[in-house]
Amino acid sequence: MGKQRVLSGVQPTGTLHLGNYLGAIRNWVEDQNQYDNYFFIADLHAITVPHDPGQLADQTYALAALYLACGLDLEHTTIFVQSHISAHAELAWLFNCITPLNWLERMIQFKEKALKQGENVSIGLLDYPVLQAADILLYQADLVPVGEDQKQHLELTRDIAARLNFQYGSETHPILKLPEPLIRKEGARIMSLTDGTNKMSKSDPSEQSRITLLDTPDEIRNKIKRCKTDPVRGLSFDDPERPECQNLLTLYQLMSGQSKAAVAKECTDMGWGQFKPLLIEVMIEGLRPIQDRYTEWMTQKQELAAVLQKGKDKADAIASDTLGKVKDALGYSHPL
Ligand code: ATP
Ligand code: LTN
Repeated sequence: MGKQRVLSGVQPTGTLHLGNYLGAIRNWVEDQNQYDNYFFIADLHAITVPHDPGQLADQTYALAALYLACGLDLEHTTIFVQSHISAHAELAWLFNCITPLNWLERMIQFKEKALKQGENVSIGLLDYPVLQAADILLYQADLVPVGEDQKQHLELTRDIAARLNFQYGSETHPILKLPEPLIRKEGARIMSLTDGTNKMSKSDPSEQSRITLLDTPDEIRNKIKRCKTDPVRGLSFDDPERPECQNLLTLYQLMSGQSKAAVAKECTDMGWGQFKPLLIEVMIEGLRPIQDRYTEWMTQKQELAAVLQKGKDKADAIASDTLGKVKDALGYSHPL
């Protein structure tokens, strides 16, 4: 039996933060040699909220460099840009015509982002999860590693696949494979540094709320020194009244690569004054190799472009094949 296929993506909407890394990309890198991996840059999704055309291409390249810097290995992994493969937009249209509107209106991310946009809510923002379903189903992916906030979008993806299979396929020959989400318990929801009840996010207007993968040691020191804590003595993972404490201990655990039990024991009697320097240290040291590799890739734009071209060719062949199957099932004629 061949390897299972893994697929995921991130939008080029700003520098990755520790939530993106610990919730998603770290899990892409781990065990990548056991799978046939496809990771892409979701630049079509990036324009569902107002964007700056002058920055989109640069941010796309920077994200590709960051993927590689985080440890994606081209021997096992194909990296590509969503907009380079027209099948994504085309399949999304076909899915639009079989997806009930009320499935989209209940999406939590849509409701939250629409609220932030005020009057300026595009159809694209509502349709975002349909495009995401096309991204995944085009590649007949088995597993989709993401953070917890994407769970609902993956359920919708499965619903769309099941509906298409039911309406246009046969039980013995389903057209699309139903993917499984891969959401690790630890790190699936890293919280903001300024409010432990809100997720860390690229679109939070406060820089102080997140550590990005490219923050300098001084920026990390300042953000951790000023981050929200509480006046309770001793540190614990398990007190639901202390979300900031849980979050900072989780960050320390994951960045230092220790077990939860070891961290709980080490930190049980600590105060913030003793803990914060340790956290700062593991963050600076953990991010240093990523930053060094990123800087190197950013000086090799030609190589980076070649990686994305190769990725496009490989991904396009699979995507076109699936799109063809869906169009056949829907009854489209073939050009002569
Ligand atoms: P935006 O604020 O622009 O929506 P974001 O910070 O939520 O961006 P995405 O590009 O939407 O980032 O997410 C990329 C990946 O990172 C997804 O798999 C998502 O589930 C994961 N992710 C995002 N934020 C977190 C977080 N705080 N904790 C864990 N995983 C996260
Ligand atoms: N919506 C995702 C990004 C994304 C994605 C995908 C993730 C777009 N298409 C396909 C997994 C599979 C997000 O992280 N905000």
